[in-house]
Amino acid sequence: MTRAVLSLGGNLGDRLANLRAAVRELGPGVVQVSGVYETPPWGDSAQPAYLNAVVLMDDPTATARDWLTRARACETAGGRVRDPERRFGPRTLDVDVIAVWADGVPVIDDDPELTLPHPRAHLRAFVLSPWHAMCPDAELPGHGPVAALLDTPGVAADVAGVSLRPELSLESME
Ligand code: PH2
Ligand code: MG
Ligand code: MG
Repeated sequence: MTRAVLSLGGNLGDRLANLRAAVRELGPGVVQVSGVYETPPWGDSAQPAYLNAVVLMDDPTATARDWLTRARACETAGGRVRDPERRFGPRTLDVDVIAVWADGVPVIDDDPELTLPHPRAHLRAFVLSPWHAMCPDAELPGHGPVAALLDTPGVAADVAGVSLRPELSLESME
């Protein structure tokens, strides 16, 4: 059994529809879905605000690499167009693999194509806040409890800007 935490985000087009399509595309392995958060752009400020969410998924056989394949398939289905000139630029849909556990053991990998855990997850309030609200006891492998990461100086300064949009939901979409 493998478990993965994926981060969903987008700031172009119908942001909510794109996140909903992503959850639908990810399919039956979705165990939990966070709330939807409006977040200021991180890393490249000249772009619109994002909607972000986090999902927890289980799969009986998926490898870490399979989670990346699924994340990319989801981005392609969501109309993602990559701009190699702008690493943190605007996008319809971004699906990032944040962490993977195989039979409960964290997968640690420095493969540049899929570094696990995600090399910037511990710095990103737009990942940590939704994750913590969904799973208060969550731990980011190699970095400790998500609750503690939210209190680190760089992240704590961003937390106030990450706001739950309670009227938006990725659940009960049938
Ligand atoms: N994704 C980025 C760059 N900046 N900022 C926010 N708020 N949310 C994102 O999902 C995001 C970002 C590139 O992956
Ligand atoms: Mg990303
Ligand atoms: Mg990405």
